[in-house]
This record gives sequence, C-alpha cells and structure tokens, in this order.
Amino acid sequence: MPKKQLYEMHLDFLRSHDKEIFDAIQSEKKRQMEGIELIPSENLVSQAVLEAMGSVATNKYSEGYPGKRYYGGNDVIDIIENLAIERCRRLFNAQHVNVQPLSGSPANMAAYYATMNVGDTFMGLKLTEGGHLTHGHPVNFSGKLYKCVQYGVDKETETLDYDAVKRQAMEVKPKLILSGYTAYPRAIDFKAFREICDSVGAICTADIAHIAGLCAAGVHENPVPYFDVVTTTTHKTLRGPRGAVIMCKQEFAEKIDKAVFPGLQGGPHEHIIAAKAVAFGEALKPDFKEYAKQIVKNARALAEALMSSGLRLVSGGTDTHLMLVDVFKSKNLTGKQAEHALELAGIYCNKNTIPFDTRTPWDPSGVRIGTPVLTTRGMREKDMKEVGGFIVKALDNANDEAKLAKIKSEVKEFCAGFPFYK
Ligand code: DSN
Repeated sequence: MPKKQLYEMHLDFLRSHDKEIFDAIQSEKKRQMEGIELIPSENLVSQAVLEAMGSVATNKYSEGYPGKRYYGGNDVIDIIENLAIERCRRLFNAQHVNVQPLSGSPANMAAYYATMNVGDTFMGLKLTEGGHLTHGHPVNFSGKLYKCVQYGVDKETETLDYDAVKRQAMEVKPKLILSGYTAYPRAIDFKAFREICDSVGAICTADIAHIAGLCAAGVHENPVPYFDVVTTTTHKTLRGPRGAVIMCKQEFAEKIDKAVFPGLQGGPHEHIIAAKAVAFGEALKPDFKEYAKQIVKNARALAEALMSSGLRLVSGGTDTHLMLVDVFKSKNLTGKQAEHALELAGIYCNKNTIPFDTRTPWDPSGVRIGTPVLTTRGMREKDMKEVGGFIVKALDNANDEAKLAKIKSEVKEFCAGFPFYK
C-alpha cells in the first residue's frame, strides 16, 4: 500500500475515535507544513519512523536488556532492540550502545550516574555560552548533585579557547569533562578535548545531541570511537524519534547499562526503540550523508544571507547546522520580541542567550536558528536567500502586525513548494 494511504488511514481511524485530538494533530501538521521551521533541535521524521512509533511495540514491558528481561514474551522485542543497538554501533563506530534512555536529559543523568559519585567535580560549558541545563547549571540536577565548574568561550572570538579550557582543567582537576553543546555554532575540536582529559586524568565525555547527524555522516568530527562516553538525542540532526542513546567504550558498558536500568529507568519505550532502529537504518544509507552535507551548506548560505543584510551572528557565522543571531545589537529587538515577531510571520525559532549576554535567558539578546528541517523539506542554498529575506523583513517590521500577517501568507506560499507530509 502506498505510504501516503497508510498514513491517512491511520489518522482516519483517529478522526472517528477522538476528533479533538485528531483536529489538534492536523492543525499541528498544517503549522509545520505552512511555516519556516528554524529551531535547530527539531526535524521532520520519515513515514517509516512515524509508523514504528505508532506501533504495537508500545504495548510491551521489557525491563532489562535483550536476552535478560524481567518479563516474559520479549523474543520479538529483543530482535527490535538488538537491531537498534547494532545499527547505532555501526553508524557511530561505537564499542557499546544503550538505546533505552528516554531523552537527552535522562541520558546525561545516566552518564554522570555511571561515571561519578555525588559531589564529584566536573566541567561543562556555561548555558549562556552554548551549554545545556544538564551540563552543570545550578538549577538542574547536574549542578545540584555534582560540583560543576563551568568553562566559557573567548570574549573576543565567541568560540572555545582550548588552551584556556586546559589551564582551567589543570587547576580544577575534574573527574569528568563534558564537551558537545546546544547553542554553539562552530565545529568542536574533540581531539583537543581528548588531550585535555588525558592530561588531567578526566573521563572524556560529550553530548553530541545537536550534531549527531553531522557526526554520523562524517560532516563533523565524530568523537564516539575515542571518547569514553557519548550521549545523544535521536531527534535532532539525526532525524529519528524523540529519544536518546548512550555510546561508550566497553570498559564503561556495564556501568552505563546499570545506570540506565535499574539505576534510573523502568520499562524501556520499545516503540521508540523500534523507531530509533528505523532512523539509524536510514542514516546508514548514502543519501543521509548528502542530507547532512546539505544541512551545513544551507546553514552557511543562510548565515551569509543574514550577515549581508547587516545582522550580527555570534562568532561571525557557522560551521554546523545552527547560528545565533544577535538581534539586540543588530535590530534593537530583544530575543523574545524577535521570536514573537517571527512567529507572527510563520517563522519559528527560539530566543537564546548569546555569549556575555547582558540580558536574561527569559528575554535574551539573541535567537537561535538552524537548517535541519528546511533541508529535510528539500530546500537548497538558493532557497536560503529567500528564507533570509523573510527573516529580515519580519524583524524590520516587528511592530507591524499587518505586515507580519502578509509575510506569513508569503511564507505559506513559499513552503507549499516544499511539501513533506502530503
Ligand atoms: N532543548 C534542546 C534544544 O533545543 O537544543 C536541548 O535539549
């Protein structure tokens, strides 16, 4: 049966069964298709990933691991989970993979739980300079249960200064150093981090959630083969279902597995693990490499378009899928105002702090944008010029709702040229 029919049949049943949720899902699909989605941590999954997520694998309890479960009836679930593990191992050249973490934060929690004792010291990048809450922020478990000494970026270049990180590490002598970020537009020198960790005897870890698809495709350095522990979500550039995995060297395998279950989680979400397996299978195909390359080409083209219109980008551009626009300096708009104006124009991004921000995370100086979704929809460099044009026009008319509504209808027409879920 053609894919399109299957998808519609599935929703047709939902329509008659629960009209309110059906309508809400249809509205969300319409929003996704009619707008320019620039949130760099989002993507559009394939029909196959959607179908695996919506499958009967959700019905099963399978606490434990393949071949060693606490419930009967797991022979088929074992096939699914082993396929996910094996494909992920091949994709990242990993020694050991745990595919059960429910999402990025629980994966990071398990990685710390497996490698540190409560009260131990680790180093992660500050949230305001590109890190994540789980990288040691004081309001998060990672900053409460562990002593986190955070590193930052260089004030001048707004990029990592690896010598400065090394000096700090020599002083702090952390048990673990975490690299990999959520709002850092430049390539990460993972080899430098490995050297820093070796020089101070720290466990070398990374959270590659944002760049996982780029790492898998060889478009960004892949730290998995030579780092001790690497976590990633599966739903960002990797274009899989919402979830996470942990990859590690064999010597950490038992500790990681025990930290995930029974340490922190109960029954794994096997429908999501099935969808992870599908996504890893897709990412192993040659066209995923092309996709990942195109994400970066598109990001560069979009960065050029924005900078040539006078917008300031943190660090002066991007090497990855994302960029940070300093809307406060460029357009005298706060991040919150810019996010709102863009949303009224059918363009979705998120407000974000920029390095050395003088404003607050709730209303910072920047917005964060990226190209994974647009690239999935088939857009290319020339389309990024148009996208850049829409962004600039919306920011220039941030206080004019009528103009923003007009831009929204232009955006809708533009997006109709790149259908995805038909
Ligand atoms: N919330 C994710 C992001 O948007 O980057 C990180 O977990």
